[in-house]
Amino acid sequence: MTFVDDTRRFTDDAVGAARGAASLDDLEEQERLHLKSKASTHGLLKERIKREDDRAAAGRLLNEARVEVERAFAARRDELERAARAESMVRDRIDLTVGGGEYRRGHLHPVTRIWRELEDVFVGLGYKVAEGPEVELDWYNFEALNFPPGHPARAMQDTLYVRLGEPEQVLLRTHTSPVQVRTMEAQKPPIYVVAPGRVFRRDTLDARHSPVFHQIEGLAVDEGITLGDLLGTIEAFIHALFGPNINARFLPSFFPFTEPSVEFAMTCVFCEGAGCTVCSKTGWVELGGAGMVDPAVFEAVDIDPERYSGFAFGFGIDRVAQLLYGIDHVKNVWDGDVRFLRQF
Ligand code: FA5
Repeated sequence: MTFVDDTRRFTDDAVGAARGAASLDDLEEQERLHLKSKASTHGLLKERIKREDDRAAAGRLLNEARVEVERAFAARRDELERAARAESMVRDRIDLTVGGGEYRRGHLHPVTRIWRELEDVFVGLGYKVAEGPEVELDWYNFEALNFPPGHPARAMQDTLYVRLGEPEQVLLRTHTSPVQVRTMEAQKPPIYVVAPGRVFRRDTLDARHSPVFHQIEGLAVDEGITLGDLLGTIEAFIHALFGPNINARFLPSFFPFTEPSVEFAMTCVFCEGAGCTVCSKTGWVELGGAGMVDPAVFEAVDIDPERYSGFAFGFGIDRVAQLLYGIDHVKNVWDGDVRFLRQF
């Protein structure tokens, strides 16, 4: 076989192999066999040039053949790469219609939610939000609120004392009412504030009582405030939270820092007033206490009781959460069991 024939065959075989390559790997293998190594057909022909009579002509011929073969491999590579890209676009496409893996979002604790809703209701009525410390002085928690030492009403709000400062003068606050005193010390009327927060009592755990719970305090001090304003405000918030079919009821009560004092209840949401086990068949559930600010409290904070009058109220946030969500035992609110909390 002459050099020319062999070169012709090299070209035909190599171009055929390039066109017939089924994959990029196959193409590479064929390229190595025909073109790339010393042992390839092209490599062997190149060796033979030295032995040809007309080396220049042989060299030129092989060069032309190599260019043609290279072009065939490049063209096939281009085709195969394009096909691979098209295939991967189909294979790797993200199908946005397929539902994703479940992503569970957390949510606010029911008490936090009610806390914030209550703030919103009162801010809507023109109140500001105030805060006070959870570790409180006897003066703010009791004394300035007209509970002198030894007063029997103190026993109803027994708490933990903290070993700090004077003995029995620092305690975990038993209600949010001390924020009334702190607010009236810091600012003069007109005052319209609500103070939500955590409070502590030595109460035994039962369906509606927990040793740690939350209250929201309200205080309005201005000229000409009446008991009617208090009753209207409480009714407004109950309607805002529970809807127009739920009513407020007021009964006379006693608190050392309000005079007159009332206890307020709302229609039982479970039976809408018909009477059920939750409300002990009365149709009403107690929410909190309220009253007109006692002149003795105004004197303790240097506000003139002849000029100003005011009302205050305080009720349990946990209790509102229980009523709103139908939680039968307050312990469920504090167990921290996510299987329970997930329901709200
Ligand atoms: C008070 O704490 C007064 N400071 C309320 C007040 C404020 C009266 C302003 C006048 C003016 P009382 O002890 O009744 O009052 O508690 C008020 C509400 O807190 C109760 O009606 C109840 O809703 C809630 N509460 C009381 N003790 C507990 C408890 N252990 N666990 C959960 N909620 C409680």
